[in-house]
Amino acid sequence: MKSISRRSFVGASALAAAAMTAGCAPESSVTASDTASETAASAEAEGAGSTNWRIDAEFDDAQAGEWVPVSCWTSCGGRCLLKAYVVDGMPMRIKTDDIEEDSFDNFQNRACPRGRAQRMHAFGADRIKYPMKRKNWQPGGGENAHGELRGKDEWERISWDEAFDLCATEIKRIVDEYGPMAINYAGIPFYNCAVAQTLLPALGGYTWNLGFTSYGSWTSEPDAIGIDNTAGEPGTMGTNDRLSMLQSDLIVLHGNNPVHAAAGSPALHLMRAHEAGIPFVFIGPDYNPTAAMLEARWIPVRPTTDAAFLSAVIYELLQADGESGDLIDWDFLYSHTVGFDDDHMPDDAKLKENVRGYVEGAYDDTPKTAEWAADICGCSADDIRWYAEQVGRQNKVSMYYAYSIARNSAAATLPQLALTLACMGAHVGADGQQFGPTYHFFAHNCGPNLVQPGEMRAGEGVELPQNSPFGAFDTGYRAASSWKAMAEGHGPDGQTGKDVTKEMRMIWCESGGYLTSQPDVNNGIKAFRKMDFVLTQAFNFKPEAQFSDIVLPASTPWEYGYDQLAFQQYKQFNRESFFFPKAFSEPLFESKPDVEIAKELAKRLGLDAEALWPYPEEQRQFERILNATVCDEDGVTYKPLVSITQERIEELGFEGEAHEGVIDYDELRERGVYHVARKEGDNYGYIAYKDFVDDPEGHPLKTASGKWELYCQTAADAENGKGLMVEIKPYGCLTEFGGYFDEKRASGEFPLMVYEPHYLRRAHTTHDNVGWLRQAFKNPVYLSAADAAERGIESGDIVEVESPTGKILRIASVVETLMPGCVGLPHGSWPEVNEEKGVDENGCENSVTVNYQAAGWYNSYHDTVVEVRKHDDQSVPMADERPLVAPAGIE
Ligand SMILES: Nc1nc2c(c(=O)[nH]1)N[C@H]1C(S)=C(S)[C@@H](COP(=O)(O)OP(=O)(O)OC[C@H]3O[C@@H](n4cnc5c(=O)[nH]c(N)nc54)[C@H](O)[C@@H]3O)O[C@H]1N2
Ligand SMILES: Nc1nc2c(c(=O)[nH]1)N[C@H]1C(S)=C(S)[C@@H](COP(=O)(O)OP(=O)(O)OC[C@H]3O[C@@H](n4cnc5c(=O)[nH]c(N)nc54)[C@H](O)[C@@H]3O)O[C@H]1N2
Ligand code: SF4
Ligand SMILES: [Mo]
Repeated sequence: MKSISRRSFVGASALAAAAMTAGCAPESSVTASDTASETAASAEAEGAGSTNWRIDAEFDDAQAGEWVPVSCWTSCGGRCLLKAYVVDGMPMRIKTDDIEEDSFDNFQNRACPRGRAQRMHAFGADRIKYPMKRKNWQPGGGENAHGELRGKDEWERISWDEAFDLCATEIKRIVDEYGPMAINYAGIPFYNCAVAQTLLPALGGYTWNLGFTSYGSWTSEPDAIGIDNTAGEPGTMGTNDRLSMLQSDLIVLHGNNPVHAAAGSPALHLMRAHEAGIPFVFIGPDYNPTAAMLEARWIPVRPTTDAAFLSAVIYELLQADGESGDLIDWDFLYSHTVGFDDDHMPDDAKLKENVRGYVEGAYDDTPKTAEWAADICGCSADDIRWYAEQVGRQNKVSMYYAYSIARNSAAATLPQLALTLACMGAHVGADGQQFGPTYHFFAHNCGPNLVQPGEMRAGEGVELPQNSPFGAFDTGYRAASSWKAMAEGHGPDGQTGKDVTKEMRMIWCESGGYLTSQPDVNNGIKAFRKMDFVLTQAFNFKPEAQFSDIVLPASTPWEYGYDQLAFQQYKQFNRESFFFPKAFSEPLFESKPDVEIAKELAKRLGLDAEALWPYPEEQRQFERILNATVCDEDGVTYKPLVSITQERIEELGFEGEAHEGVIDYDELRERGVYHVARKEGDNYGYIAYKDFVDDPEGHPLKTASGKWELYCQTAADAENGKGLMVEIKPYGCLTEFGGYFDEKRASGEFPLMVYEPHYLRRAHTTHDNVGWLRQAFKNPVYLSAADAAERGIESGDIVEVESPTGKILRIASVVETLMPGCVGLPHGSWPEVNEEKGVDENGCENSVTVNYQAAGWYNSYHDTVVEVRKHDDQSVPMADERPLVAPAGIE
């Protein structure tokens, strides 16, 4: 068997590339589309999963390799244990958690297909190995930029020195001429993103898209109404720990699909409840795999109509209680909330309206009956009445809501409706009783982390100017998307919501796949092309890199040369497990860790890098393990996690104090995970809001009234002060805007409503370059059997999905488990827009989404309406069947 050596392989490739750039321009300046055809033949021979690294090559059995715990750095929230079999510094195989026997109490954190294919993501043919410059771009703005060529231009390999100089010169010019707010940071500024967290703040700030991606309206309301909105500890939006659900009589999944969107343990927790015989109800447009696994009763509800559904449930619960007198816990309701009805209004209320009056039709002569909602939602009135009775006080109910149901304008006050319903039945603050959105890392298992990493030391004595990621630039002005606003140089003022001109000059992508993940890609491309400068730090030639001027090769978290938690790993853990990945490689090719890139740029921008980053990164990362703590069996006390001697600390070359913990430092590094086992009756349980529920006067909430605000003047004033298109009511109700309520849907121009399930092939935009996953999971659009038949479409057909913002191609997948009138467009494929034909041939869903942000500063992806047609040319090759290609500079 042939053995490979990373060093010899890297050496050979570097030589070949050097020869290319030294000699002849034509080979070193190839367009993305050219490389597609050039490499097609060779890649075809190797299959779509090919890489130019041969990491799937056979290796010599006799050669020494070792299993190393490594990180899976995606933003899926799963946080599973990956182990790589490393031979000569290369990950040759991947496996997952097999350390201990798997059980419900002490489960293995098993990786999904994406994690197991992570090698192909990191080491594919499109890996960025060297700094690259777009040929026709020059600093200075205006004509020099040739912005119109972004995405079409040729590339050239440049040296780091040249790259740093070009970036620093252009960033300095932009900051001097337009101020730091002219820089748009196009990504989620994760905790250890060195550019977002340190460099840009030191330059004076930056702007960030106001449209929250994940939470929909769960972002805008919660704090003011009293829903726990902490993304930190205990990391919950107000649900209990996993064992608590076992005490429920009924578990409701309102939306939610953890089988696909919260891989790892959440599905297991639900499975356990199912095996214990607890019945499930699923409410949503499709009978999804989670609902099927749990044999849930399905109440079909069209996307964007959940506020109508909940309004009717509240109305019918009032009716049923009026008849039997024992379904609503009135004592609980009145002692824990304000604003349910006329007699319980908060002192600051400006409007003589409330949720009870609303559902009873006092303000619009329309009682929100089961029949009224059934018409809008597409379910039966009997289903609504049945559900209203089930969620009465007689049952212990867990109500889990998805974020997806809030990613639309009609859901503007949906969190308040969910809160109202929970309080009517007293389904909160007790074992088996809970409500709240739940997803990925905290899915179905909230509460303080039982293992905590040590805090990372920030700079000492460095006062960073406040950056203003959340205020300076609303990218969703009026009826426009974020990108449209940027393309047109508009945006409302972050404080007043008034339209003002705000010219962005630069887009900086450090984290994030924002061209792909934000709504309205076609305007995104216009925004990218409008800039003076676009800079991307990337692992691979992702769409943001393709539309950049300078691309800097970033090292993956596998190759920092020292142990480090990937920046998307911070706090993203299930509360019982914490993962400590181990380094196994130095930075590959010419790549650098982002923090090194930020430090060098800081120097060249005249900043004091030493003061901004006073500690070596290795030391800061080491302290995360050294200072990690674990919860004692008493459920209260935290003690050191690792045992380490002074001698060992010095031997490792770090500073710090020796201490005794529960696991040896080196043993933990070998395992890569520390797991706290649970069992019923242990002290690790968590009941959200328990203090307040048990003693509302003694433990008031941080709301204006100290109680849950079913009428909330603070929330309404804050939202209405943003200059939104729709007036927000201070109580839970249906906001008739977008999606089902879009006139273009009713008129038949775009009759279908879209939702975008988070998909197995990808974690958002990450992994769309992995050949293995492309082969395993196609790029489908789910159509109901009725809609497909009406359009003459069958499974496997290539179809066009068209909306007011664009057109895409996908493969039809006709299913019986989806409501007619609804279209499921799995999230995250990389756009490949054929500009001549005006169609995205890789079917990025955001090439058709809209972003009105009409009812709140959140991305209302699901407001989108579309039409679907069979494509004229069934032989057109789908973009994802073409092999991955490298930009110039990579052989
Ligand atoms: N239509 C539609 N769009 C959606 C959604 C939807 O439901 N529908 N969902 C939305 C949601 S919930 C979210 S959270 C967003 C997510 O949107 P994004 O955050 O834009 O998506 P990711 O694919 O996670 O992007 C992470 C990027 O960072 C890169 N990266 C990771 N680690 C590093 C590193 O160490 N250094 C560098 N330089 N780069 C790194 C990855 O390669 C990847 O390109 O998408 C949103 N988009
Ligand atoms: N594989 C994978 N996992 C992921 C991610 C990923 O990209 N890939 N992304 C992660 C991130 S950052 C996030 S925010 C979460 C997202 O978590 P969620 O928002 O919960 O995920 P979605 O897949 O958008 O929606 C889940 C299910 O809700 C239902 N649904 C959709 N729209 C509606 C609606 O309007 N009403 C009702 N009642 N039901 C609806 C559908 O059945 C859908 O399958 O997923 C995380 N997990
Ligand atoms: S992609 Fe997410 S679910 Fe899959 S292995 Fe990685 S962390 Fe786990
Ligand atoms: Mo998200």
